Amino acid sequence: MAELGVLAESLISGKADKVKELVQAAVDEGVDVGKILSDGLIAGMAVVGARFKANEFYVPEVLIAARAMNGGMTILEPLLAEAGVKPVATVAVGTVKGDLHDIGKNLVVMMLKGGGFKVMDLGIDVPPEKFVEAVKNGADVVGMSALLTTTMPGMKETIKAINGSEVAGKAKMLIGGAPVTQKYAEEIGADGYAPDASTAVDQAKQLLGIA
Ligand code: B1M
Repeated sequence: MAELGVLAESLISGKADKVKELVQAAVDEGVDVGKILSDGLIAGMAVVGARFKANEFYVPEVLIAARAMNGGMTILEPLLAEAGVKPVATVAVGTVKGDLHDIGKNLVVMMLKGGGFKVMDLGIDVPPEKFVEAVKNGADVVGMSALLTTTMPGMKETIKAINGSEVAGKAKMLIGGAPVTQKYAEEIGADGYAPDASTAVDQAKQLLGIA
């Protein structure tokens, strides 16, 4: 029987080849694909997130672990779809209009995937209309990232655009990025704020009542 704890450990230490090998071995042994995801990859990524939050891991370690997770996911994704395993929920994430910084946003995307979410990665320099479109396409949470004080107002504009559209109230608004604060989130009517990628996962779950 494939050892999912070893799979989680391999992911935590960023051993991409080993993760792929163990995921494939578990699939070949007939282990439930949902279990491989939850007890192997997601369990490993949860530890990575906790260590990142505790400053025991830094950005490079997280990126290496996320790369290992992505390798495992290339094997699992088609099988999960076949088995009808549903993602926790859908989050649309993007860096707001005028802002080209994407390193933090990419970490948020990876952590959310590691947390079992389906992620619509909208990329950088995302205008409000694109976020509105993502909600129309089924996003349960809109995640906005900004690294510049000059682009932060793009978050307010996006919330205003969603609230003024036919999809008002259909998604929760989550914001983050170095200059962003809880106070700012309250000021612009965001539902949640996360200071880091790991907390973004907790916040998204909390906002949807699945914590
Ligand atoms: Co720029 N830059 N940059 N930059 N850059 C900063 C942000 C800056 C603080 C540097 C400085 O002056 N000390 C400054 C902003 C000042 C301000 O407004 N307060 C700045 C500036 C001024 C600029 C330009 C205007 C420079 C110029 O051209 N004159 C220009 C603007 C371009 C634009 O966006 N329109 C610019 C350009 C660039 C590069 C292209 C060169 C490059 C970006 C490359 C890329 O992203 N692909 C760049 C970089 C790398 C930085 C610094 C050095 C690093 C940012 C980073 O990636 N941090 C940055 C200085 C610094 O922070 N030391 C700086 C690592 C990353 C993991 O952290 O993004 O904070 P962070 O993400 C964290 C959390 O914030 C949180 O989780 C992440 C992981 O824990 N988080 C979320 C982020 N998004 C979230 C969303 C969530 C929840 C949590 O929910 C949805």
